[in-house]
Amino acid sequence: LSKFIRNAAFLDKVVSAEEAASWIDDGMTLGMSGFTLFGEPKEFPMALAERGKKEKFKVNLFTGASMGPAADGSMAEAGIINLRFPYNANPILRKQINEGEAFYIDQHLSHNAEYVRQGVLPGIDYAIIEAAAITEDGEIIPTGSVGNSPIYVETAKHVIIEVNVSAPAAYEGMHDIYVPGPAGENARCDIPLCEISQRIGSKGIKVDPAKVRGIVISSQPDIPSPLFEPNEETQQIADNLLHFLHEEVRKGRLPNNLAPLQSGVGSVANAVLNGMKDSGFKDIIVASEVLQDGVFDLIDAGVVKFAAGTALSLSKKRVDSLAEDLEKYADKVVFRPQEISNHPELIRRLGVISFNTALEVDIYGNVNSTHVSGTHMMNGIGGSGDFARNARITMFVTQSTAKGGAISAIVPFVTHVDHTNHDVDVIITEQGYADLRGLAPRQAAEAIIENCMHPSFKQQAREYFEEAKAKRGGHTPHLLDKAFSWHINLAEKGTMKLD
Ligand code: 0RQ
Repeated sequence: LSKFIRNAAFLDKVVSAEEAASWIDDGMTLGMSGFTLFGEPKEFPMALAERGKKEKFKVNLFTGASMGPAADGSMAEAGIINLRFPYNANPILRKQINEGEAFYIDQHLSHNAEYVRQGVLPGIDYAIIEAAAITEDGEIIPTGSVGNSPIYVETAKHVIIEVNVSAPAAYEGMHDIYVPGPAGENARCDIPLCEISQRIGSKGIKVDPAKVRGIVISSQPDIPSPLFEPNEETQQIADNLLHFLHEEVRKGRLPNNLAPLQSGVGSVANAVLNGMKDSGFKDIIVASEVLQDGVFDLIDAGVVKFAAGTALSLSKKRVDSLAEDLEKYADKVVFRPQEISNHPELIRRLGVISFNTALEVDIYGNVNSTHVSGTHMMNGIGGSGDFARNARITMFVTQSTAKGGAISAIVPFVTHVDHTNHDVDVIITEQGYADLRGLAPRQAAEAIIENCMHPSFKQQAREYFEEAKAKRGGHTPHLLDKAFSWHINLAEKGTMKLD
């Protein structure tokens, strides 16, 4: 164990996961490491969930972002989550949230640490952090994500460290932990990062040893995400996105290595990253939140030269070769806290190109990323808003229809707004793309309907738009009695196609 816990003061704190779980009282707030299934403690949450099956209590669960079956999964199943913050993608917990059994605060991921720092949220009783090691100086070396761990450790009353002895040793040195102090004039200056590969912080999370109550040992491997192979539609979206970028280069607005790139997660993002292999673009910098398989494939192909993020999200194939890969990529990859990877100041300074996935988009370019039919939470806004508001070019991608063609992803009015039209530059579907930059709302509507909509909904959209202009007018013409008629039709008849 002394290989992993290299500071003697920590060695005598080793306890079982069950003992650590017994310290948690009803109503406490837990700040856990973990982001897109990487870097989360596993033994502790499972032990807590087991306790939850026998005793009645609930806790608030704060994390970096989505957690895997050990935390969100087992804790939701045991019914012990009261308030979840700031992102969830677990289906069991999603159901509880949508049925009002669990509370959920869905927030821009770069803002979380500021809320915690300001004391707006319940204070952290226990921070539970997965570690690859504890150094001689007593720093916690995180595993595959940094997320919000530094602020949870800094503000928690107590800390539990889950040392994962199966975590690759190569994690050490891959993190750059920079934590801004309190905000205020003459209190906080600029983040001194001009080049994405610079190091501005420490390699581990500093912790006051007196706060560390226990150390749990784990040997559970990282949890893979599904690998999304491109299909015809996602491939077409990727081709359209790459075509847009090629045009930007041709017009002299972007160089051939583009600008630092942020890619969303999921099927389209992977298809775009795949497509980049043969795109002719070179020396790309990735300045993202999540680094998924495609980024590493592009490093291998010599297309990406450096990648920064806050977390990994990898398929089984990449999880299996992780230890080897991390050594290979040690000088090409860095992980930072999510308040830094997603920081508006850096996104703006670096001139990031961003693309994320929308659930639905309206004819004026407002984007709903979170709420199905305006009410039911899908996952959360995640980091998409951090990038959308501040990027040099903000793109949203979506398939033009969902549920076998019954739903148009482009509607007269989105039922929930995550990204206002002011934040959205380009909409891309498998049908084509609409570059909204420099267009007024009426022009944007024409471009979105003609370039992005599925042919089976185009006429219906044209009719809405023409009627809205004729009957109501305005800068952004709408018919308030019909703006949600497609959604109402869907709820009543199972399709957005009007009679
Ligand atoms: O449902 O699985 O039941 O069939 O929504 O849709 O097309 O599989 O897309 O997996 O990429 O997810 C927006 C949810 C897209 C995701 C969202 C249904 C559809 C399917 C999923 P089924 P797809 P994806 C991180 C940035 C917000 C967070 C974010 C997301 C399911 O991308 O959570 O961007 N984004 N973080 O059938 C009803 C519609 C629908 C619909 C699709 N209009 N109405 N249902 N679906 N469109 C990265 C950073 O680095 C910042």
